[in-house]
Amino acid sequence: MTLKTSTDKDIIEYLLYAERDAHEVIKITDEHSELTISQAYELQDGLLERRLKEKNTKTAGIKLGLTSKAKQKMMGVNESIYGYLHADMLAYEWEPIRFSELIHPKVEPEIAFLIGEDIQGENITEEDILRGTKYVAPALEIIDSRYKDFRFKLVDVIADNCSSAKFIIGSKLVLPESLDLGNIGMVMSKNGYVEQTSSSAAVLEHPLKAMVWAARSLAKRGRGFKKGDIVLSGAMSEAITINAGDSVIAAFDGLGVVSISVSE
Ligand code: OOG
Ligand code: MG
Repeated sequence: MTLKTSTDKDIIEYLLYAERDAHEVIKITDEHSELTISQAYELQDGLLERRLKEKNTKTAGIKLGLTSKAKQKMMGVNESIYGYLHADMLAYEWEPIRFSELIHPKVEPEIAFLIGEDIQGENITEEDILRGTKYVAPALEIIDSRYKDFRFKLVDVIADNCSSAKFIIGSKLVLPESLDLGNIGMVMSKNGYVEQTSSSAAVLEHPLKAMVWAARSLAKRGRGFKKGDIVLSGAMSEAITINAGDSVIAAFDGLGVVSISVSE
């Protein structure tokens, strides 16, 4: 993307700095109330381009957001969104997340689709998604909105790459046709206490529907899911706050468990 105005550049640097320095900032719509959704995606592109260079990393996949009613209600919006995952955001079960590098992180349970062949087109169907998916796996996403109090409007969060910070993929890979993707039960616990229970049906009624929505939305911009991409299909429940010392585990029917711990 070519940046049209210095304002776009300023907004991008403002958000990048907030991430780098782990400090929260006032949401951009407070000053730029006129921003549209398509402008927000352009800002996101500009931010991602800058971030790839700054972190010397590469794109690892795509994340869907606000695909469940619980999340939409929590954030006061009624539309889904997408952003990009970078390789440096990949975290591991055996390596604690460092709280001091984040602002006000939350964790949410998701189903990851590991893409085996390119999926692109405005008429993509659930069957196309299934065919192009090599495996599904349990995942946790750490979101960390750069905005004050984790509050934003839709265009704010899109520009902020949909609050992306870290993601963890569980070690069990499952063939997508081998389970009922539309109703995977999930229990997420923190420090031994159950915090969230849900079903994958919470993700736009079926994660494949969310994947179709994203594929078609991406196609409108000449994009799609690429072979090798990791795609997070969106939180199955509300996100929960994490602090140094916490450990979180999510258990998914048929997919196994995925966990993280948080250090100082
Ligand atoms: C936006 C990101 C939402 C999801 O899975 O719904 C998201 C946010 O809630 O900060 O990643
Ligand atoms: Mg998410």
